[in-house]
Amino acid sequence: MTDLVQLTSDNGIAVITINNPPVNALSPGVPEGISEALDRIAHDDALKATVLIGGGRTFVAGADIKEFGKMTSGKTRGAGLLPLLLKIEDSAKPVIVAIHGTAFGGGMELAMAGHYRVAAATAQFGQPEVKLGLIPGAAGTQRLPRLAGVMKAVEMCVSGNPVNAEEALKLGIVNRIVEGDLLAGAIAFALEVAGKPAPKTRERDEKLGNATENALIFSAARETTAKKQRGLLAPVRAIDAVEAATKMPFEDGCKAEQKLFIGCLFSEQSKSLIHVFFSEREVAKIPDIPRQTNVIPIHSAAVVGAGTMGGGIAMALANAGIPVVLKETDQAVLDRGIATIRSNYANSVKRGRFSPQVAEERLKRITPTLTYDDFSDVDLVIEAVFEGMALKKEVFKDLDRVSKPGAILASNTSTLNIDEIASATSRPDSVIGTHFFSPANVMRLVEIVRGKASSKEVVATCMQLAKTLGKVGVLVGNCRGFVGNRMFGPYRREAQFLVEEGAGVEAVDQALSDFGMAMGPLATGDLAGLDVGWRIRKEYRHLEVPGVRQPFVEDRLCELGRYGQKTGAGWYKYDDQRRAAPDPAVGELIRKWVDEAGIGQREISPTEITDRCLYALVNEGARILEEGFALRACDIDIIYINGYGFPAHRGGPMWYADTVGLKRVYDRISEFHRQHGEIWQPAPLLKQLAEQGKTFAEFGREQGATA
Ligand code: 3H9
Repeated sequence: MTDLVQLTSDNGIAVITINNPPVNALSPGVPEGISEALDRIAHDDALKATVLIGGGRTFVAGADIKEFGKMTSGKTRGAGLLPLLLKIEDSAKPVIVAIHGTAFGGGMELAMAGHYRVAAATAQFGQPEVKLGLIPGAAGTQRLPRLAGVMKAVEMCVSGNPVNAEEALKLGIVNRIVEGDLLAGAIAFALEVAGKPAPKTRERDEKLGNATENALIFSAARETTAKKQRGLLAPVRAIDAVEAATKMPFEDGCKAEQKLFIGCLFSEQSKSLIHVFFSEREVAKIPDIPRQTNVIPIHSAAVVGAGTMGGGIAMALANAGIPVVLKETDQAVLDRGIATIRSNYANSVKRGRFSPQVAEERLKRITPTLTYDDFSDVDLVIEAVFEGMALKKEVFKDLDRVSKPGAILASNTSTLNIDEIASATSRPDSVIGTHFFSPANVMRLVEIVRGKASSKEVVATCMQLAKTLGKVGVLVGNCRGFVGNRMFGPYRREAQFLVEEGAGVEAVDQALSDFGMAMGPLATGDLAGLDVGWRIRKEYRHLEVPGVRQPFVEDRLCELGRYGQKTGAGWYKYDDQRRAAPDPAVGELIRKWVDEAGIGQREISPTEITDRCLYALVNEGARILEEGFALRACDIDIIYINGYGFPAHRGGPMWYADTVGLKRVYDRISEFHRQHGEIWQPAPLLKQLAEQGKTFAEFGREQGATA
């Protein structure tokens, strides 16, 4: 037996316990340990049945994802789970799988090979492999339709979303929910079924449906997937694999699944999504802030500013159970802010996201106010007032006066210097940036901006807070635009240059949308409001280097009052439902302005569009990295995936550059440098890594990253 698996017994029932913390993944040694335990049980006449259970906080959360990287690089041959699952199913003594926490992926497949499943009421069941660009690879697509029906199996394998114990019971995945001690309940169940014939999942076919119904299920699933999971390989393969279950005997279905699984495993998409999985966890690790750093408990909060951002942040806090005071200076603005929050909650109720009671409870947690009277007790204040340094400093001076010692004073600024804001207080160590993305109650990203005086406790607390709010916090340094917006500048600059040089507005957006971006850069500008950037550009015009080309079309559109969606016109025109349509007038205006400016127009290929926009991101990302404003390349990837609609299956901009090859990226950037001048100066780090034949990921590992 390995140390990862223990065999004990209780009242004639064998108990196999998997102990591979933290999530009992099926790492090498676990399948072997279970197999050995089964052999011993088979030869022990005193044992009548087997309970298979996970030690610690969960049942098995899947195959060991770290092993996949070793498999694709040829270092190991893979887990070979299928024979173990057949051995469990063929065991003469019934095997009862007892599930708490999560039975995910290979864990779910292991559970389905058992003859019975009992579960804690809080257990969850899922085949989340698609989220890693994979499909179930240990007969999940073959056993799940036999237990839960074809439609549900397709839904679970294609979405990757789990079901809870109650639903699993209804679906037939689980035989009993155990209240109280799970092991005791599982042993009691085992005593009931011991000695009786045990059902084998693979031999069941009553839920496999008929050809006509199944054809409809598969074609509907393929249609939805093409729309909702555009460009993704794994969901399509998952449908193919479940279809195989309905058309072939079990053994052949398993072979078909294996082939599809291997195809996914070696795909660039899967490698990228696995990178994203580990990177999301890596960003929580801050080299100079140990895990055990004291975290300030946040029992209550306040938000200053009830505009779009302030209201969204208040909702995010309230949704996580944190009572929040929402302050404005003007009653009418405050009323409008609260009305928007109320209507957002009402919309969520209408869409079935939560019940009216839940909405009411959340709303009740938000207390509107015009004064600082209720600020003296709160643990955290987030300022979300208009973006201007003088105003922000004024607010922070007030916050310093009214807040209790130790309260965190955070600014939601997206561009301003956090150290200068902190200088308005007597406690810069308590000041930090928490840059939410709009709409703040929905978007997952929060850039946590570390000021030069921000204390480790304050940083650790804000990182933890992001998690509590169901978001991903990424620590960034204090530079103009921080990480996300600093990179977004060159990206959108190139989109505009391309239009000036002859690419159509729609052609630019289409090329990036075909790459997988949630939205093209020009349509994104229309959504955010073109006037925002216009105002900032006017404020910083004095910093522009003379002779360096600046895009000008967007400013001209703003001068005509075309601010984007909110004014019904920007790069596109919009109807009253804010649906976009191409605007021929914009094309004509651009041609006229460009002619006047003496810029020649030409045919531009979709490849040039994506290369220029994406490599502008990468080049700025490389600069940020070498200047230390992002901790690792993977931090930048997580920012772009969660805040800027970068496709997760491309792994983020820095990972994407690694997959293209940094030498190729560098060569192309050098070509742009020759053609378009100094704005394309290659980042020194990019040059260095390209010359050394290295990747950003390798650079990160050299700097101590573990992902
Ligand atoms: C699969 O099963 C394929 C099969 O069909 C078989 C084919 C042959 N492996 O998320 P957390 C680590 S594919 C390795 O922070 P939580 C994680 O990196 C797999 N490591 O905790 C982290 O490490 P660290 C299908 C794993 O409580 C630590 O555990 N299964 C794995 O917030 C804690 O994780 C999945 O996709 C793993 N499978 O959430 C499930 N899982 O502390 C993936 C976790 O060093 N896992 N780690 O940063 C999850 O969804 C969540 O981890 C879970 C717990 C919900 C289980």
